[in-house]
Amino acid sequence: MNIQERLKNKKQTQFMEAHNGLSAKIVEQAGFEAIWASGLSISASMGLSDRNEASWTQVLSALEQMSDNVNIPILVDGDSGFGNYLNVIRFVKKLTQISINALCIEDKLFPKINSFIGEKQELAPIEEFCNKIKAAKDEGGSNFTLVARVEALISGKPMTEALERAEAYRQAGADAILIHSKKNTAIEVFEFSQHWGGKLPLFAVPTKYYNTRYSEFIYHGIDNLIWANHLIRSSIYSMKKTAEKIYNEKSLINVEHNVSTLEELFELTNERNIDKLEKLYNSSN
Ligand code: SPV
Ligand code: MG
Repeated sequence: MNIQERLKNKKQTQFMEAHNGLSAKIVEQAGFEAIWASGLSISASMGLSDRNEASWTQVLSALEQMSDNVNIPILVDGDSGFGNYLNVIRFVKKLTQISINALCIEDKLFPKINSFIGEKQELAPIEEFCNKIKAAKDEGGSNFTLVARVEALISGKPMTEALERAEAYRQAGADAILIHSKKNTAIEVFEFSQHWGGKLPLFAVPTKYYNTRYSEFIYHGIDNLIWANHLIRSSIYSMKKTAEKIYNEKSLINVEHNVSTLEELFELTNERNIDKLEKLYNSSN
């Protein structure tokens, strides 16, 4: 089921972060219904900041790796749209060419800065952002999903402004609203949801309010959750431990049983299936 259908049918969906082909496969195999192609994680995997430092084509190439490797739908974190409405149109065109049909854009300026860095980040003028939404929807067609991300609470603006922006984005054609918050409890997003009254499906990103239970989100009308950066963070944690251990011990003795097996790696990279193809198509065998 694609993201549009999931939203229309009011499905509860967990969007798990992925940042390349391998992590996308891991997300799918774990059972998730959808992927969040995180801008933070994609740029971090390149060793770059989350400030549109990675080039547009580098991001697209990471997205293509993901799309090539999974069947579950991908919601792309499109930052602030990589420029103006024209850049949004071109990005949507490229996404649909690689079989991706869902994009989230945030109402900040280009280049953007990660929401957890600094205070009072400047927001895009409402009309200008609405035009990006319209442009994305017109380019993508009826099966293309546009999630509009409201950064008002992140930048210290009042709840009234967050609601006003979300309503404008709804009228511009957004399919869902992502209400972002950096509070350490979910109080803000629950308050938003209460005032919002279910006018469009809601997304939340519980990175900072990680103590909140899934059932509480559902109770408060937030059906779509994004686990935004936990695979890249778990790989940093694990890679650092392994690298330090091997360097310090000059040995693999205490490492071999704490890493994935080669067989697991080969399974993820399709080696076993290629063995079969070799027999079928490689006449020199
Ligand atoms: C991302 O995963 O890149 C996001 C979510 O945009 S956040 O880092 O919370 O801004
Ligand atoms: Mg991002």
